[in-house]
Amino acid sequence: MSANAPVVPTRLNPDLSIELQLEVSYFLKWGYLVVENALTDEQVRTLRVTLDETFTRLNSEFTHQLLEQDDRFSFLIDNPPVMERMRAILGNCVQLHSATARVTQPNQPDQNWHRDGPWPMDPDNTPYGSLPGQINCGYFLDELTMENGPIVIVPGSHRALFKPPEGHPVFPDQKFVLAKPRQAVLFDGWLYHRGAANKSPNRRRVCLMCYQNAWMKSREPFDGPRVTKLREEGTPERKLLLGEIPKW
Ligand SMILES: O=C(O)CCC(=O)C(=O)O
Repeated sequence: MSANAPVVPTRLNPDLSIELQLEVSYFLKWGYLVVENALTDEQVRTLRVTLDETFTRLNSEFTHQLLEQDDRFSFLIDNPPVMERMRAILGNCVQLHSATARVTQPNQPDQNWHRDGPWPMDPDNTPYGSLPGQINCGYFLDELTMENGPIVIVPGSHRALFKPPEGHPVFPDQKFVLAKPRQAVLFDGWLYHRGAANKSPNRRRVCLMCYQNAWMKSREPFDGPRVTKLREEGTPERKLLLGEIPKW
């Protein structure tokens, strides 16, 4: 799309190939999707170095407002293999909900089961396609193993009408996702999920880019200097992703 094209897409839904339709159906049914070749080896190397530097500078396990930390994260905003799937699921009117990263140190315990949204699940959906309410995209920069802590999910649980249990009890149908560095793991924010304990001697690093429909309120303000510049200089799609439309 040209730089002076409208920021609000003129068509809500893209045309989908058969392959993409199958991926959308899989995602809607099970609440997750693993995207192959979401990153090149060079991009993985760059993200590892950049996240290590960020972690050393901030000395914090969790980094909020990741895009403000370093320009080398900015390609993740609209990384084509992921955006193609995001738009296939959410439609063209899509924005970032948040961009964060987590560095899980050795000996970190299991996370508790959680959902990312505050609401119960509505089986009748809501108008204007507000389900999925949030889709997370995890770029796991270290190959996940049973030692360093896979992301654990309960496939299909995004449609459960009730909250996950406290703690991290075993679900019979839980799945340990052993993601590889070039993959991206898309998962519905309502899916029961948790990071497993890191019992390895190494850090386990992940960048989390979360998306939602652009008419929802994002979690991040996206008002820092780097993001403001990225929005001002960005394509219409990037402007929308970074919150160009303040209200409807
Ligand atoms: O680190 C993970 O595998 C999951 C991260 C997560 O669910 C969170 O940060 O809320």
